[in-house]
Amino acid sequence: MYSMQNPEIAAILERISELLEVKGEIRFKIQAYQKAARALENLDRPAAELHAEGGLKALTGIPGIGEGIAKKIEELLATGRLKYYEELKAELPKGVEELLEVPHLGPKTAVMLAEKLRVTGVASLEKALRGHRVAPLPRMGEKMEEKLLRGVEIWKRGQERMPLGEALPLAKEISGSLAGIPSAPGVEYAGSLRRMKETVGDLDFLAFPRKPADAPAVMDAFVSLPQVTQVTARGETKAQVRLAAGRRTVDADLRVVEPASRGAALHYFTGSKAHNILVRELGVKRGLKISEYGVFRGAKRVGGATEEEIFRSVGLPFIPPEIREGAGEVEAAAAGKLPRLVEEGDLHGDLHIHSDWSDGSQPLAELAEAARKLGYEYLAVTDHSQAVRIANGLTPARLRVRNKEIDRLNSKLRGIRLLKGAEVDILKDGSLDYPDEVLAGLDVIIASVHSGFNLPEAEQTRRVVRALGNRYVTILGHPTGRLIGEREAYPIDIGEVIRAAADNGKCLELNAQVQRLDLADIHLHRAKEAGAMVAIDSDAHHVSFLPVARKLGVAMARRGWLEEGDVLNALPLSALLKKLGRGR
Ligand code: DGT
Ligand code: CA
Ligand code: CA
Ligand code: ZN
Repeated sequence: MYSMQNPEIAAILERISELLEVKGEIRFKIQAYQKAARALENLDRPAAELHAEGGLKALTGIPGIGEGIAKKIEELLATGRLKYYEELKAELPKGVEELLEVPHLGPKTAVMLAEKLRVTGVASLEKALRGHRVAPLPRMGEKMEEKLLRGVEIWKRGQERMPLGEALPLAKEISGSLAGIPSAPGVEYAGSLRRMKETVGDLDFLAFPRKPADAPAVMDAFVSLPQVTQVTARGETKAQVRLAAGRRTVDADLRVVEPASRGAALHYFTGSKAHNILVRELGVKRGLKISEYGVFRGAKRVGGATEEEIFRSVGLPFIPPEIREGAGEVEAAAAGKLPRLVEEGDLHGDLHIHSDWSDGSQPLAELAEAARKLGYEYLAVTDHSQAVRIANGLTPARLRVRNKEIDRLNSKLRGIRLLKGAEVDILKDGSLDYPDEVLAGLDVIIASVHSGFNLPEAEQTRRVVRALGNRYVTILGHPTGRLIGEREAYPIDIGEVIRAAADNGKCLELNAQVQRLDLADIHLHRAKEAGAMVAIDSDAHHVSFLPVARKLGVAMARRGWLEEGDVLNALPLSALLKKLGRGR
């Protein structure tokens, strides 16, 4: 039986916390659900699997999840529903649930709009906003109307495309179920997902049945997957379905392809379209026709069983899927100048993780052990600085105690070194949240903007550039502050920030949080060209996220054409320490 995936469960828990807020429940209860949602998002194994192995106990064993919430997760896993959640929803006016997804729209305002304007969802909210019926309401005004309209736009875009971090596990699960059909081994996914684009419009699957007669069995399996809510098309060789995934739906295509066309189909359906066109043009020059069925000279098939054959037929080396965007990769390949893209195995450590000294959920020793198990040599513990009170930011005094604890651990640890770090807030004027003498006692300093997102572009740029001028800063954290589908980047001149980083010898972060992926691929490419190094950071609050972050982070880095030498944490420990000016 299909059981709910972690992101879906997390979404429901998050939603419950919002509904409790609407009801005016006590802070503690609201936070318990938020904490549990976060724990599930960061879990590297399906909760369903844990539960199947160890029952309720295994769920309460997840840090951040108490018995009450564990029971609710159990109910969701067993029935796909939660009575408590249904009851909470029933108490609210119709449509409020959907409204809660709109950025900038708080729970109280959502209820007010539902009651006063009978807004029943995002579509009717948009109408009310465009008809200027919101501004005259108490505490609203024209500014708020504009802000909510921007929120609606972000919501609409967020509905159209699924973040990579959600699409990947879904696609893995689906190809896993389909791969179980003996007559059609080896299902692959293609499209933007294989290119590891930060968001995907739909999922594209390819199956390769041994005999044409086996095709219907694959199609049957596809359209009857447990996640399917609607079959939108079904033919002899292709099908399209709609899948339910948490709060959203996503379409998925399946094409059935004969094994002789495997490489051609994989290449064609991986795209991008711009890349395909360039490769096809090269074929035309050589008198070849390249299609999803193969490489043809006249009517004769001269290749197409593997992707390598496609590239070879036009005189190119294999181009990794992540850079097939028609953005210079075909030219680079033809000139023998393809980058040697960074790989997961190149990373020697992680430079951004939170311990339970601030808002992380685990003690230092557990972080170290998990990093060692991943094959890392070092891990920089970068707890929040004092300005971030909700994240339990550290005062200089507490930081000192934590640093002593790190020293004590390091003297015992083998094979892994904890580095003393901090994620230090960049204050409004561009100064840092710790004085220099405190910064001087740290190995790794990530400077981040966590407030004042609304500053005008020039001011925000000046603020960040000033922080990059601080001699102690190592990395600029999540440089644009965007949250995919939730919050736009703050206005900032990213070109100037990249230049300032390069000039000052600072690194830019590629924060691998599912919703951040910040810097984005195109900016990474610019950073590389400007000569600024990039740190691929997990920003983990639980170690279970470390392997996910490595995968997503390296994929984004590859999309930005980054090579081993462009990545700070691809340095081995000794070289890193030297680079940080702490080589002793
Ligand atoms: P998405 O789904 O919007 O995130 O982006 P893709 O790249 O997955 O696009 P999709 O699903 O429409 O099509 C999958 C691939 O199929 C696409 O990357 C390239 C190939 N393809 C689709 N339509 C065309 C076309 O008209 N010409 C060529 N050359 N290739 C196409
Ligand atoms: Ca697609
Ligand atoms: Ca598609
Ligand atoms: Zn941060």
